[in-house]
Amino acid sequence: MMVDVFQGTRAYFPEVKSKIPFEGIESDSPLAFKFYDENKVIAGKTMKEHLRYSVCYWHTFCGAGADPFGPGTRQYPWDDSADPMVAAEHRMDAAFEFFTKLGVPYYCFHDRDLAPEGKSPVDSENRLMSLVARAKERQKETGVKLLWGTANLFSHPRYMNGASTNPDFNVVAHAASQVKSALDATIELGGENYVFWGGREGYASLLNTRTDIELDNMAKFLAAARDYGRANGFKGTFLIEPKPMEPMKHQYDFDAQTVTGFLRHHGLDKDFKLNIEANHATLASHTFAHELQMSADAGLLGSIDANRGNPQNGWDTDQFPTDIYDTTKAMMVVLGAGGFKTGGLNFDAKLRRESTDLEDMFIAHIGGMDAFARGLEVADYILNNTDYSARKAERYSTFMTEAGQAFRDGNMGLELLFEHAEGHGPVATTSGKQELLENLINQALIKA
Ligand code: XLS
Ligand code: CA
Ligand code: CA
Repeated sequence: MMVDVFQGTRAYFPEVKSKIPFEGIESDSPLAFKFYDENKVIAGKTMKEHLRYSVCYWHTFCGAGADPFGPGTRQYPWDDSADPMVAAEHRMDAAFEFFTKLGVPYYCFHDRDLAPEGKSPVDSENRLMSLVARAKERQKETGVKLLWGTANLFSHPRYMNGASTNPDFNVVAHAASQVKSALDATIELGGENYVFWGGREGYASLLNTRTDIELDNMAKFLAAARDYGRANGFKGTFLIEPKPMEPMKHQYDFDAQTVTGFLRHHGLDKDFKLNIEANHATLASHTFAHELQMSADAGLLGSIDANRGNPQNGWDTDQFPTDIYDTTKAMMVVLGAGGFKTGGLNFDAKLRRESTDLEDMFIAHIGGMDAFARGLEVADYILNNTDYSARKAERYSTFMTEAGQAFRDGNMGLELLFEHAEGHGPVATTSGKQELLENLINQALIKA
């Protein structure tokens, strides 16, 4: 039975009276989709099935706009009780009302977003599980599902030197207790993934750090989480979310290739994949598409945290994604890799501190959902209605020859390569056609 959040006695968003509609590009309504038509079929799947949108709990319902220079600027109507457990219940009701009115199929949370920390691991777990019971009811009523859960292993002062890589074993054990409870919560709610973002897993100074011990401990910790999850019925994907810096000077999960090497080295790549965040990619001096491509090439593209950075700021601004050129390139990689399996597009994005109306929450998500929906349409057009893929294949066609294939198979040593070079004669220059392909993408953005 679906609960009618639109008629609820306790509506937190009374101005939004119906589910945000798709009205198409002719619409001027800020509270309507221009591109995201959830039932539109593209390459055999609906937009809803391709994009698997998710709203994040932390920025959207917990963060009121605080920055290092001042407190939050938004007043949330669900922040209305001095009892943090009661406030957490109201926040949850507001969250499910928002998910339903926006029309997203998924959400994500940290343990501490749902419920405040208790006096001990057992007390914290009890608090979390009491909110999980409420979330389970709300999921059943609304049909909204959990894309992933995670544990906040970076806010509490005990984690100032890291969680699984902390120099103090007692902190590592405390972090493990939190992961155990957060995994229990994720399993109970049918979460399709479980995320590890390395928070403060890194260091500020090599002078006081044994990187060998810390990296090894991180692997042991992840393996213990994997074993616990599998033993307790978690069938989803474990995800690592790379980020190069912030809060630490150096973070161990720097980027997709670093994490891939780490997972393979420790035999974790069967259970763990990557959760790529756009803003983290740019902080690592990569593009979003690069990080997605590196993950896809390794067979480890799991999920996406959709946002963007700011070209003028060198930090994690977590802005809502609006750049269709960027979302197109991202969706080209996602479609090329066969689409999401357990992953999806989670808006790990926050309103600007100056955006203080409750309706801004809707407007921001609508913009992000439209940007990726349009990116999906254009990416599909480029891959299936232009000569883009053929041109890329042609560029590597010499590896399809007998000799090229032998080299690819590892069957051509330096002597044979020498002979080939001698027999082949001078090599012609072949244009890379970068400008032509850049123009092709621009044309597709208009035509598709
Ligand atoms: C922070 C990360 C974080 C993870 C979840 O920069 O993006 O929000 O996604 O812990
Ligand atoms: Ca993130
Ligand atoms: Ca971020």
